[in-house]
Amino acid sequence: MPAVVLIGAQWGDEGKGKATDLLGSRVDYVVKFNGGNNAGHTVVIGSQKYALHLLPSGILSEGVTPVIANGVVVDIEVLFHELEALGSRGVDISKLLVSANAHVITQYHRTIDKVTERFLGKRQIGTTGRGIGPAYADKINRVGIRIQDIFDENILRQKVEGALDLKNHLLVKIYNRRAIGVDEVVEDLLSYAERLRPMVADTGLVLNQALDAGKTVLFEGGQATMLDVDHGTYPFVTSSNATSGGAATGSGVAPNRFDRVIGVVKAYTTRVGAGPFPTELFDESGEFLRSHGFEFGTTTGRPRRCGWYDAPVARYSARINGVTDFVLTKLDVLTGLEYIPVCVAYEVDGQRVEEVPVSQSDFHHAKPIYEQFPGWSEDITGARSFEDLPVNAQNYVLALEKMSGSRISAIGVGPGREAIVVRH
Ligand code: 2SA
Ligand code: GDP
Ligand code: MG
Repeated sequence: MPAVVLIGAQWGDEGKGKATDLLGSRVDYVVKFNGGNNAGHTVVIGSQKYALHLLPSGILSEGVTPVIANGVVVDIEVLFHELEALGSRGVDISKLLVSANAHVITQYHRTIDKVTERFLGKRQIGTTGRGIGPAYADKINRVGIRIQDIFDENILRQKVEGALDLKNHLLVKIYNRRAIGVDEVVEDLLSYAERLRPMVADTGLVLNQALDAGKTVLFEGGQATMLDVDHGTYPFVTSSNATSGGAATGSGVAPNRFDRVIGVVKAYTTRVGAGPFPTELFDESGEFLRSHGFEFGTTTGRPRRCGWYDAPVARYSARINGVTDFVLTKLDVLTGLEYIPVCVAYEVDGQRVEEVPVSQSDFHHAKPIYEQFPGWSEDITGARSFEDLPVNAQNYVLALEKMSGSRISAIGVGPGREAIVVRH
């Protein structure tokens, strides 16, 4: 399996970090291709828990070269904090490569993210406040700063001036904030130049050469399909392509080189931030999922919204991403429920609808149609083969597999590295 893409198939926090870690020992490169430090991937190894934000989770696997590719937006201060924190815990951080074409998140992106959210009031997206959207907006607007610009002070100054021109107008006149000085931004960025220089590379070239040489490359998606700027619940999305297509544009590796696409899907659903979520629960069942699944944001600590499994969303993800295998996580969290409802279709304006509606207003008021599956009470965290699972748990997995558009190749039964049932 030389080139594998791994993406979130719901609204994020499906356990992509753990799934990446599972494959980590078999891969040579792990590539982050979208997003930035809005991501929060948790990996539990023995008694150690790691929360990764900007760095790809593969950095925890020995021998792996972690790559921050061109599609990522990089907050350089966060990058060095995260590297130092991991380094002090004994993780090898010496191999990291950062694309010269990746865009940079600066102080003004963070400020604009926060003030825009405040300004939007009730219409706010619920962003992580890390400056992600404004940095991508600058990229698309062609006023972004790239990693390579940091090595040429002249160019950097011109670009920062260009980027701040309109923004200062907006900050002062509309948001009633202080103007941000060109010098402070330029000096801040220049202060990282020498530490950054050895990591910077033409990562597209490196990855293609690695694949030519028969190496294995894993592309690790941040956020998820339903948060993708094109295919998610726009405008309640992140600002990048979190779907498998983003792995190509975000890395410089062509789509026909990808051999497998792994969709990570939780045995129920969660979402952080605003936007439609048909199976969301507001009762004690939602509280059960939140407390048993420990559903709180890895980056911001926000409680996650919780709901039942949504099969049309999984099918949609299978289609958009070309999922070849699902990794189903957190099956253990459902232990103890008498019945487990699964959304099999929606009711929209009195009609049964089998697929995720293309109209956002329809999706906003889509009512889930549920099928109930009998639960189990046995502890499944020790299961290591499919047959170890209680029959009702097996039937639940088989039912999801049938409805979700691709085979379920592995099943998470606990947060630890070893708590997994591999089927294929
Ligand atoms: P942004 O900051 O511009 O990307 O926010 C836009 C929307 O994308 C959602 N988003 C996320 N949803 C789930 N998990 C994410 N990462 C963290 C985690 C989140 C946290 O792993 O727990 O700690 O709160 C993530 N990142 C972005 C966000 O909620 C907005 O709806
Ligand atoms: P990511 O953003 O997709 O990498 O997911 P997060 O790390 O934000 O959230 C997933 C959470 O679920 C983390 O706390 C993981 O340790 C935990 N987790 C992953 N797989 C399993 C599983 O199979 N069972 C349980 N109980 N927890 C899991
Ligand atoms: Mg997460």
